[in-house]
Amino acid sequence: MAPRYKLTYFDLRGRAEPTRIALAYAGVHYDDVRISWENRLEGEWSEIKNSGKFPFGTVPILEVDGQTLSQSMAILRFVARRHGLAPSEDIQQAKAEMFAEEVYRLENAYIRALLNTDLEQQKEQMNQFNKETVPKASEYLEKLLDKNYGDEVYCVGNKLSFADICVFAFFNTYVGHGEPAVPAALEKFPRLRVLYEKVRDEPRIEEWLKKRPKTSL
Ligand SMILES: N[C@@H](CCC(=O)N[C@@H](CS)C(=O)NCC(=O)O)C(=O)O
Repeated sequence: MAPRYKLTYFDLRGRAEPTRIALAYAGVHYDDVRISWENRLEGEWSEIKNSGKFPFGTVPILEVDGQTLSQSMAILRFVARRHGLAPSEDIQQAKAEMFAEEVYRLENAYIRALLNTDLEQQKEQMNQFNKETVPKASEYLEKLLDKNYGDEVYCVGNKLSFADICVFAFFNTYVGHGEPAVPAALEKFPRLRVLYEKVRDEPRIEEWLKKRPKTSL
């Protein structure tokens, strides 16, 4: 019998979206449980956060085979290994993780800015994210992709992996605001642009992008 997955997160793309995209690509059915982000401080989340259900009091979590997994990157890699989105060779695995971890670092920079309650500082940090962090990281990513052989478009080898999904989900959510179009910030980066399009245009991913709930983040 196929495993039953239950993925719980806020009603956002955020840290759960790479896993949702991976599950969509794999054609795997799962329960997409969404907790209100707007009411997180006084609503359902405040009641369940410390219920013991969440290993670190955070989301996302993935429930499967009677286990509860936490930490978005561990969840994504687990799903990737199960569903053919993880390279099998150790160096390639490490390289895929290298891309994914860098993108996670960038995501953290965005979230830090977003959660800053000092609005002046928040504006400054968001500005820095858009004007410095993203362009600099894009340069690094482009250079790495450029080391690939001519017709290889993916982060690692010639096959889609969780690394590509992380890169796509980052630019789509935090730079492109969830719109499918290639973000303008990628115009100067041909390899990154092609990678973004390649992931976006995978038929099952395209279908998910069309049908997923529209959310602010
Ligand atoms: N390292 C964790 C971070 C998880 C995390 O901080 N999640 C946030 C949402 S993006 C959360 O649960 N915030 C609510 C809270 O801490 O009460 C991961 O990647 O899963």
